[in-house]
Amino acid sequence: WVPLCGFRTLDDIRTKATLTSQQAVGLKHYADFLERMPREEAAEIEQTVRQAALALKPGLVCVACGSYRRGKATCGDVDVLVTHPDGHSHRGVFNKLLDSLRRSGFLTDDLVSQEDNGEQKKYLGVCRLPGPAQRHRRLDIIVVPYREFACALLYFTGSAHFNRSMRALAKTKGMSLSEHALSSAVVRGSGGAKVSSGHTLPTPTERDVFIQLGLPYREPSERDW
Ligand code: DCP
Ligand code: MG
Ligand code: MN
Repeated sequence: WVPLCGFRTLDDIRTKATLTSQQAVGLKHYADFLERMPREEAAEIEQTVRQAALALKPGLVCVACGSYRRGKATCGDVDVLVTHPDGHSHRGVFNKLLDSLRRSGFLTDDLVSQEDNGEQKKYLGVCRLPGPAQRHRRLDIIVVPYREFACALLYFTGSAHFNRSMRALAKTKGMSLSEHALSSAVVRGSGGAKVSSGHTLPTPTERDVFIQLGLPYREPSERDW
């Protein structure tokens, strides 16, 4: 923007720039998004999502992941994972949950309202708790099938650097770790063709991922890097 248009201030951007819808949301809430929220507020946001989810379907599990689950005193956003232990009732929840949170006025802006990733769905947006003097906060929601719960929970808890380290380690052990599963790695011939396809290793809990990788278990609060 500086070399192309000569914009040097937020005011230049506000008045002269052509913004994408996501940039416009970022600019509108610029001051609020500069601040991290106290974890107590993140807990209230998690609870708001949980109440809306349970009103839709009893048994839905909602967990605030990210920095909140790692025990941080402040959070840059809230990262809520939603799943259902019966293995199928997560289906159809994503759109209904967002509609419900929109109708109540809790969601104020969407950044990415549906990003599909296999059977996982991801929402990135903005919410605000009711009451005076509440700030707009970034909220991410993923809905995942229960068979992917442990790997999705591990991924969404992070940290991002911890995830990169763990995925790199998995590779060195002939495995592949993603937000979906821990697999035995795909083996490719010299021409790049698949020689054998990877198969999913059983990981009912996060602890099983650590065990399969030969690592001592680490609590979320010990996953900061
Ligand atoms: N994540 C990842 N790789 C990325 C971004 C995110 O693996 N490039 C995963 C790990 C993160 C989690 O998603 O912990 C949530 O992402 P956030 O950006 O919300 O990061 P945090 O919650 O860890 O920190 P913050 O308090 O800044 O939100
Ligand atoms: Mg976060
Ligand atoms: Mn996030």
